[in-house]
Amino acid sequence: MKRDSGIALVDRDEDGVDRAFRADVLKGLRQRQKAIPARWFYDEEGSRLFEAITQLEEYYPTRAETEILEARGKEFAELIGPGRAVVEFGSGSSVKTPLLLRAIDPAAYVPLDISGDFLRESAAGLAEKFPGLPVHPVEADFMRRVTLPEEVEPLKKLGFFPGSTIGNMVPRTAVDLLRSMRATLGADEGESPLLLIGMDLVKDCAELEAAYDDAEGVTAAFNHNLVTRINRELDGTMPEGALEHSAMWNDALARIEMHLVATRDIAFEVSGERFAMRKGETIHTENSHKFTRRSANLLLLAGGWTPEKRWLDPDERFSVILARATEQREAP
Ligand code: AVI
Repeated sequence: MKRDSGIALVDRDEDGVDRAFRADVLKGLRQRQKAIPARWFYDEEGSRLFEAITQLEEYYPTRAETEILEARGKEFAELIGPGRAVVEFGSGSSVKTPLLLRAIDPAAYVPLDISGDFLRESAAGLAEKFPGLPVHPVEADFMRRVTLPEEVEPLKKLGFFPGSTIGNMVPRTAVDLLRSMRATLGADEGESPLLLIGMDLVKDCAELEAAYDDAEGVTAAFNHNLVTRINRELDGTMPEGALEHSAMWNDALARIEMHLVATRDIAFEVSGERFAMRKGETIHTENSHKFTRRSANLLLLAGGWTPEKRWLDPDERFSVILARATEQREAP
């Protein structure tokens, strides 16, 4: 195990290749339906492109969620109260996190992220904006239970998971994450933690597809960057020009799927292994699930959280939900 960029833990081989990246890509390309986990989008260029996506006219989720956080501060303050430790799953956005922190007067802020670089940057930015607020960044994989710093142990907790990142997980993984969050926030130790979570809504399919296939081609570049990354880091020969970005609404599973579609028969190598794709065959690169009120509630309940309040933006495109860890009991 080697430290990458000073902080993040990345397991690299003797040639400096990220072992987990190579394993995921090779495993994914060997499958009948080729698929690569969406987490590998986010190298430096991928993170920059995602930032650019959030500014696009067609990509409404960031704007809609920010509108809710801006408008509902008073209600957050009433329902959540002061003095909590805000535990953010992910390193925090320079726009959304301050809106919440300003509204509720917390006693501490704990961003959790697997990437030390993002964590350091966002924690430093937050500490500057909120000089009196103790900030305790924790470098960890929040998909598992995380031990929080001793200093925040006695405080009540509020989990914060904006952005509808929960939608990038299939329901089984989403439920596992919600259960890990419960454990991280101390739900089984007599605490009654709260969770404020952003969940994007099911809507007209043309609007959804435009959000994931914008006119400027930024989302296409984001999808293609995965190929560039594979070619650069894994000695790949994937023909970028023969893989086309596609974003389709899957109605049965209520999700946008992003794929890279082969525009002709192709053959290529990755890390010395040979692969072939027929024209029209795809590599599945991302799911972005969208929710109704009922499906959002069911997912939260399955993950051990009882929804207490839901807010929508004025155009009813996006939801922010406040949920409380469900008390475990034997009888109905
Ligand atoms: C990070 N996540 C919530 C984004 C989404 O909307 O699913 C990722 C994204 N992919 C393409 N555009 C944005």
